[in-house]
Amino acid sequence: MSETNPAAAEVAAPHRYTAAVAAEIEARWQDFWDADGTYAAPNPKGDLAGDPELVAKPKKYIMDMFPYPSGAGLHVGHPLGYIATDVSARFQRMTGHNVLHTLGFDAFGLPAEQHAVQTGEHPRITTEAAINNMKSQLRRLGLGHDKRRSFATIDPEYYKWTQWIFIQIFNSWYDNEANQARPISELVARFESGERAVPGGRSWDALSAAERADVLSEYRLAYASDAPVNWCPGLGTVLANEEVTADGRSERGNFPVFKAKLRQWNMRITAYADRLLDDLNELDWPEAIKLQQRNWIGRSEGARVDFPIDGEAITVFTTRQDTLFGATYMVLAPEHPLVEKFTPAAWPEGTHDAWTGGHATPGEAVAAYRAQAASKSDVERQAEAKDKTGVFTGAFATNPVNGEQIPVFIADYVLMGYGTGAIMAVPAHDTRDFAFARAFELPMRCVVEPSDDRGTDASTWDDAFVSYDAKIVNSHGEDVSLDGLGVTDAKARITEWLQRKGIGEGTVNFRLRDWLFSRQRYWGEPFPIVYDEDGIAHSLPESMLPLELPEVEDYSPRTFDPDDADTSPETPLSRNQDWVDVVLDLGDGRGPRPYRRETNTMPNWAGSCWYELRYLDPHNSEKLVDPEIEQYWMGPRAGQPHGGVDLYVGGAEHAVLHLLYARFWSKVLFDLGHISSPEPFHKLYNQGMIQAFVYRDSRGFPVPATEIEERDGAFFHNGEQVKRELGKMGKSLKNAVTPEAICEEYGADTLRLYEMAMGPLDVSRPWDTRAVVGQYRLLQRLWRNVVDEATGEVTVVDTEPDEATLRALHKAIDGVRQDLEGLRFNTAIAKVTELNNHLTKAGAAVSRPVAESLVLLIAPLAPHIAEELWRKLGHTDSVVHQDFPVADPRYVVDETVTCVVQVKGKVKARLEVSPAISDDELEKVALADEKVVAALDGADIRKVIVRAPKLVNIVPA
Ligand code: ANZ
Repeated sequence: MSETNPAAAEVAAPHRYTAAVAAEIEARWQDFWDADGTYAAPNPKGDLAGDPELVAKPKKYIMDMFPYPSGAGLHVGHPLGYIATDVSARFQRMTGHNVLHTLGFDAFGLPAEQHAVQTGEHPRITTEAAINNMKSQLRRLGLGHDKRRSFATIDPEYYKWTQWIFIQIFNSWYDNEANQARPISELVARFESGERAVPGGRSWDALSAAERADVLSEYRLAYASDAPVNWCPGLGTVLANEEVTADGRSERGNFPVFKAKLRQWNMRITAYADRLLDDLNELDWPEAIKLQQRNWIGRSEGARVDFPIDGEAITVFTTRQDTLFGATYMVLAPEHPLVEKFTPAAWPEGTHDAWTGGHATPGEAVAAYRAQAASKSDVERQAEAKDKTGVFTGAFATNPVNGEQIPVFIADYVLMGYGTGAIMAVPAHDTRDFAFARAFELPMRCVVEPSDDRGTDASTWDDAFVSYDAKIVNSHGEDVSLDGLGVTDAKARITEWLQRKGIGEGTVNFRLRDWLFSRQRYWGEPFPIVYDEDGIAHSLPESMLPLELPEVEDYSPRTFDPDDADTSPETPLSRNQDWVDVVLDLGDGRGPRPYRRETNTMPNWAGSCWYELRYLDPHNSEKLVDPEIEQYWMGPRAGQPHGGVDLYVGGAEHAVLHLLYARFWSKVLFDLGHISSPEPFHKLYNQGMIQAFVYRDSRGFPVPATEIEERDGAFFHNGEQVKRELGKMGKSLKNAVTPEAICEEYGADTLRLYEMAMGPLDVSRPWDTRAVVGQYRLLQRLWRNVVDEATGEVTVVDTEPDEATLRALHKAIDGVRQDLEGLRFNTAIAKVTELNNHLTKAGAAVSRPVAESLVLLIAPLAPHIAEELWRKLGHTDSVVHQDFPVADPRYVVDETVTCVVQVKGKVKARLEVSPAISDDELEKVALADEKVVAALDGADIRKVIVRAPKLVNIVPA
């Protein structure tokens, strides 16, 4: 019967599994699941409490990185991870777990806002339309989500709690002694009682309200400060470093970007640097992601060293204090606050021409260089290949180890935001210092013995000699010598010497910066913060949450002359007087007072920092999550000492920001006693990408992939030959394939199988629509093994399966179980296919237990057809909560091993036995063997030594 002629097939086989049958089955079961609440995961208490038997089972919390609902909708690349978690969740349900699996939407953000700016349409309208579209697209895939738990981050009932968490963070500080966050009220109490000295030395009572606020701001975990940021007047907004191009312009719009100091909210994530590092060790995450987090946090052990200058000191941070004797000049970041202080009025006698930048005075040179540096991003300033620029400040400092006077420069390769913003330069042993010293004709001194043949005269070298595993040379002063020591010992000795002299100390430095938390945008969570008449920030009382976004006329920030650096942002919220200026009673005993609202909004990372917690208890209006419910789903347990979601699947592009921010918020909430799990995600898995072929015409423009003809390995579009390459899938490359199109042609079960069968989940793979039919055929054969295509009757029989079928079945069960547990969906499908093919080939009617097991095996992967066949096989309950088959070990091991049987130390027989055979059974088999019986010749047996499965040694009396 031809499978390529569906019309003919329908006539001959009206009950064949076709796209039309799939469509009918799928829609019917999706409706059933919704109505039945099949995927509802009961909580131990609260409004989602249910089935105590299910709650008593071990839990599994399986989660996706939730999507941003883009107006473009989904293509087949998007749901790869969602299908994978769905298969996993279904498998875990069938292996005795109460499974929480749901999906929400990360819905604040720039695209909807930009659309609003252009069209004047409220971003909520476009966002909700996109969410609804995405929901119906996803529903068609048969994902088993507990829909009662879904929400979007833009829902006021959700962002109420995002704001609430912000307030908790604002009202806490990091107690370094206890190594945890505590309520700020405890710090105030300590200042009040004198238990802790108030910075600045005055008593707490003597400080004004504004002074107290300033002191506390230095401790709060969320604080406002004047931070240097990328200010883009042309766009009217502050930009993240990633949004600034290498030549210091905005990625969007190509406007100049300036470094400006603006008052911004920050999160003191740096307080958690050590814990964020240490706790990585307990997480089941890909090593590559852990490494990226470690590098991002960037822990460096080194020293701070004071270089005396004019009776004061410049403190540097170095990781190579062992090279102090090789420091021949110093560099300060251009923004360093001490620069003005030490810059003399005139150039010292004999200043090298190259050092002055052509300026008449050091003051002029510094001012000009600062202006130039301000227009560059940090990334750009640090670029390894970049020409080293800088100017001499006219000042000299003293190298404390040898008393040498060394010149002080400013240069943009030193960043203000790292270490102390000042370095000692060791040109012989640091690549960047070497380049700088070459450009400015500065002296170099070799203090680490080269392992190659370049010699110790650094002035003759072509590059710096960088080594952590060499001998220190040329390094002795009056009362300290490092000569002959290795790097580690030299570091230890010089650090001890610095500490003894009181001019330095060993320290740990982190690359991690505090998190810039405010945006000049409309479409984000408003800050629950108001300022009083003294400009002091107050958090709103919980009763005033959620603070909802006001309606505005204009969603865009005010823009300015692109070249006018002396402007500052005017946010969309600030133009709304009625909303901004309010009289409130904050319940702090001060009565109703006028306040001004904070008009920045939160960055769109905020909503994704804690959503895993809200899924647990999404309708709780009293708490962000009930502690007992949180403990049940996420609390620490054996093998998961920090608790967290059991499986979190998403793209590797979220290695740092999202995954670091979410970990940080968990730790704060944990410290403050709101949750029991200091880590949000115990196991993380990164799925690969679905790639697609892009076809380009002779001008390099993409042409629609659906219109391509292939002839003899070449590709044509309208007769013109085009080039094929592998790329991303998407509208712009004209190669997007929608899940609807595939569902239309084959059904959702086929799509699910195809996506899972394409390769290992963590590997990227090219989409090939022509290959999808392979999985369709598998489902057709599966159907045919259970249902008569002519009559629609079930064909299974109640006879015992033969031995070969039992082996094929139990091998499949065993393999599929392990594969699904290990997220190896592609090999699981291969095993199901093999079993199905075995049954097809056998040609006879399939015996009922085998058919039922087969249906259960495929149920996590292709749930609709499984439900349908399960029903046809006479069951009235859903397949979703059936037990997954368990393999009978007797049939799993098909290979046998050879067992040697010895009588009186001589080999008398060789037996083929199962590797799983027990000692007792093997002994019986051996004693019954003909050759053994003959060899014993009726003798009594004194001893039988059995080493199953390989050896039996019989000792006659
Ligand atoms: C002297 C030295 C000699 C250095 C040597 C390196 C090699 P990591 O490991 O990334 O922490 N440095 C310190 N503060 C800096 C800043 N604000 N901007 C740019 N560079 C800065 O790097 C620490 C090293 O980077 C420090 O150690 C310092 O240079 C430089 F053979 O000090 B070193």
